Amino acid sequence: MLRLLPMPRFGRIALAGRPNAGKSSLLNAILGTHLSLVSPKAQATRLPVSGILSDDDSQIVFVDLPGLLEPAYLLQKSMLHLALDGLRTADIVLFLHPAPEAPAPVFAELVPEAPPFKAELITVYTKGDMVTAARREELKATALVTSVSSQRSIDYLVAQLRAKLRPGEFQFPADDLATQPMKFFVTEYLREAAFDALEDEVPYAFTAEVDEYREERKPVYIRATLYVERESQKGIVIGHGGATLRRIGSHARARLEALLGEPVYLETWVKVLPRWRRSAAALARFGFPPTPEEAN
Ligand SMILES: Nc1nc2c(ncn2[C@@H]2O[C@H](COP(=O)(O)OP(=O)(O)OP(=O)(O)O)[C@@H](O)[C@H]2O)c(=O)[nH]1
Ligand SMILES: [Mg+2]
Repeated sequence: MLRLLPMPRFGRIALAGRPNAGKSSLLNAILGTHLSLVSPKAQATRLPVSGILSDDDSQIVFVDLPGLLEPAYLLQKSMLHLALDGLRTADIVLFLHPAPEAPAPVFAELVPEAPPFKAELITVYTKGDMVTAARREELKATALVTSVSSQRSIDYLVAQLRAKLRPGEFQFPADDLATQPMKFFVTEYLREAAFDALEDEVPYAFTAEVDEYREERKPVYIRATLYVERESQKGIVIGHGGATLRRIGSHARARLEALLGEPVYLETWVKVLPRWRRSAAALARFGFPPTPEEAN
């Protein structure tokens, strides 16, 4: 008997909003995997992280963007540029705003630099568990409300989004979860660990680069260099007797093992790269595309 398959549907959905709104947490809750780095400290996401959600007849690429901010230095300019680009290339933009800080501002006022974009804009109040049930009901009358601890709220959001997808072919194999290479996630989880273990300016001056990735070895062998901007920060990252560096390494290793499903040996070194956040060459090396001003 001939079975009529439904027409496949595809969409790119951007997760946008101010720093710390809960974008990365929502991506992870939607995927059911800790793919994107999360931190209570703002501006954790620097490069967009894409996660793929497929079912029998639809595929959604969710793009977790850097927070929309007023840039003060080149890294932040690049982050803003990447966030704006993410808006431009999305079919749907979810504007995430924390429920305790509702109502959300007008999105266009948040990003005066944003060129007009074609995507439908949907407001989502995040951290719904941080307000009373009565307040949640009030907010639900005007927008979607999610909480990463409520699977129901996540399922409901995804169902609403699936219903909005347009016909289109899958762009990725149905069982792919991410579009970026494992090396990218090594850096991200080391950065997450740094946000967790370090205070003040240090996590912001911190980045990482993978020097060697040997997946044929058992355990998988990874060597990475951790960069900070000053000698004093290097001492802080290493910590007393190397304790902080060990903590950073084991946090990142646990995340990588969970994602890979196999044991990892992670070796880390710490170096100083002065003012890398303000250096176009350093940023290019760490995977940031040139901002439009630089490109001109
Ligand atoms: N209570 C509660 N906390 C949440 C929820 N979602 C996110 N958070 C917390 O909010 C903080 C920021 O979360 P992130 O997901 O890193 O936020 P983000 O928008 O990606 O932040 P940037 O990458 O810095 O722009 C973290 O401490 C999360 O644990 C939620 O639904 N409920
Ligand atoms: Mg984030």
